Amino acid sequence: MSAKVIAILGPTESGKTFLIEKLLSLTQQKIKNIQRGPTLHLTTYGTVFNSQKLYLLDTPGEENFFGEVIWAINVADLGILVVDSTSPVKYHLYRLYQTARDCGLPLIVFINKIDSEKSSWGQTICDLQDLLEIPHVPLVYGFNTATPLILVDLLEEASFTEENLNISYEPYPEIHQDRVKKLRENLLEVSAEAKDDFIEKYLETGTLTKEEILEGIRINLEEGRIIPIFLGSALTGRGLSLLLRRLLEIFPKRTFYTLSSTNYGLIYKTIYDPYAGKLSYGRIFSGSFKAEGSLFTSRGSEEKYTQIFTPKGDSLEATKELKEREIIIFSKIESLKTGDTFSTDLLPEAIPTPPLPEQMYTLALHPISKADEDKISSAIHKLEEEDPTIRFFRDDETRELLVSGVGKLHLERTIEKLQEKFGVKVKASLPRVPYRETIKKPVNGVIYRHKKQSGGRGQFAEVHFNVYPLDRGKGFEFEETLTGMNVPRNYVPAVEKGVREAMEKGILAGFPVVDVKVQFYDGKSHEVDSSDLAFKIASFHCFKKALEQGNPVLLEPYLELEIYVPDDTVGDVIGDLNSRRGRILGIEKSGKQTKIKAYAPMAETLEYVVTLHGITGGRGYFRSSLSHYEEVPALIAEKIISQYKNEANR
Ligand SMILES: Nc1nc2c(ncn2[C@@H]2O[C@H](COP(=O)(O)OP(=O)(O)O)[C@@H](O)[C@H]2O)c(=O)[nH]1
Ligand SMILES: [Mg+2]
Repeated sequence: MSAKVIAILGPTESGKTFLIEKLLSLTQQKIKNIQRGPTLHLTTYGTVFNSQKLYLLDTPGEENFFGEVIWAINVADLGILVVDSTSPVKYHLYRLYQTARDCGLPLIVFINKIDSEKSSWGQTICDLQDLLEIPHVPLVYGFNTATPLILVDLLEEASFTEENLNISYEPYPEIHQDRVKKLRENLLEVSAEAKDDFIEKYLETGTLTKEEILEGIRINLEEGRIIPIFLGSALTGRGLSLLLRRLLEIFPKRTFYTLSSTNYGLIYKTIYDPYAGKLSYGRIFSGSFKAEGSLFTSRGSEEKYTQIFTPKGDSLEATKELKEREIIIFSKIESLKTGDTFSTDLLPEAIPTPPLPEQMYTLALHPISKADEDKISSAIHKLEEEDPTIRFFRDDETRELLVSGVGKLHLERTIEKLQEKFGVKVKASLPRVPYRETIKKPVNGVIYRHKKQSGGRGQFAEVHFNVYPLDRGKGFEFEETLTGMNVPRNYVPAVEKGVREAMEKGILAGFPVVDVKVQFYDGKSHEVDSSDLAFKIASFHCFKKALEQGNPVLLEPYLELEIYVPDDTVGDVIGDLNSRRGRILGIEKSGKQTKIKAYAPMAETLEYVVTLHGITGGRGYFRSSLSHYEEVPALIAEKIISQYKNEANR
């Protein structure tokens, strides 16, 4: 029997970690210390039940860490959606459901916290039915007519109690007969639909055997046609033995992407452990791996390894061989990355990796001390490996070190991790906006003479420029149209160099100058005193002089945004975009959502993700890319310029 991987999914505080803890203890698996508090990254636990390996993936419930959830969804056989019955159903469940469905991961629902006075699990089931699109089929149902409440196993048509793994049955109170019969009928009908001969039998005899019902559920689950529902409490353990037993009886066989190679799998998590170093977690999709060999990846790397591990409880166990469907952990393999397909042989192809959440928030990082500065690049590299939804890069224009992530919380945690795990302290700020400068008016006949006479050899150069504004995005053009012999042509490169240097800092607020054309049409030189340097200096100043006369303006970057929001929030989202000087380019329907395309100034969208989440209740997201530059409106430009001057004076 092959190993099974179950992804435990659900919003924060729904009881995922408690559920895992209870399932591990039910299967007699000892653990040292389970990760309490909000889970920020995917954690793998291993146990054995009925001589089968069972791996449980604990996932974060917060939107900001959805990337981790996506990896779990991509390597698991089954997902358990944990739903808190003491609070209203959260939209996040829909996102989980949608992602699981898109990836072909079968789901069951575990309605948790039925022990609590505040539990309204009946309402929770109804609300779920509205939220998730496919039929819900309870396998367990409860009645509040006694305390603790009565749980009925609909397959056995009897109420049950549990002691460790033992389940004892007794008849349920007759008053609940109508309800139980109805739910049981539903179970039969759904199971019958799985197979033609089940339908025939059901229509003829009106019933199916327990085995047939379970088989029917399994087929439906595998094909994503139903969501079986269980009830219980991860706190008291109620309902969990039954959950575990049924789970294995209806366990779907998920088919994964197949390659022509024999031994291969996918790396779904990378962790830098303070003691063990780099650990790469993979799921074997085909074949087996021995404790020693060469590991090839789809990116063309090859590296030797001498040990393999598998999760046991909350730690690792060294093993000799791991087989198909098991989870394998490699240690200290430099070249392995999350998302890599790995194999014992050369790999001509790769398992496609899932699209990760959009990066919607960016901060600039400023290392506090020189020591922090020195350590940061190796730390960054490790952080990126642990979390592929984060990206560090340097902005060439502003020279800032930037980090992009899914949201504010994501980056806050990343900065904490940078300090706690890698000992690098940084201060964070919103990134500087890479403004630019240009001119609006052509300037003809600008003349600058550079002349210096200070003993010995002097300096002399004179240049005559015409300077023209160019269309947005055209950058820079330099044209030499000298006639006659006033300036020897060997000085032309120095003249162009002088202009380029002058363009690095504009005269308004020191931003780079763009979209101008300089025509160098005349000048003067001196046989002895002229030099490259003199011409460079002259052209530097000549260009600055031209800027002053050319009606200089500030340009600001605009982003093109693709914003996905629930239909009922479109009006608010557009209203907000207008208040940010945004321009709507188009609105179209995209599945259950609306896609809004817009331009907006970067300066107005630095914290857009926060606003968008506010307006849409966490449901909206966007993609953005740098689009073009536009002139900054005069009033705003004044503010930016005076701010720059203040900074320069400090
Ligand atoms: N009453 C009750 N509380 C529970 C149950 N399961 C979890 N909790 C509580 O819910 C909180 C969150 O549990 P946890 O497993 O950390 O949630 P996670 O964020 O989904 O991993 C904890 O304070 C638990 O005490 C349950 O079955 N009944
Ligand atoms: Mg947790």
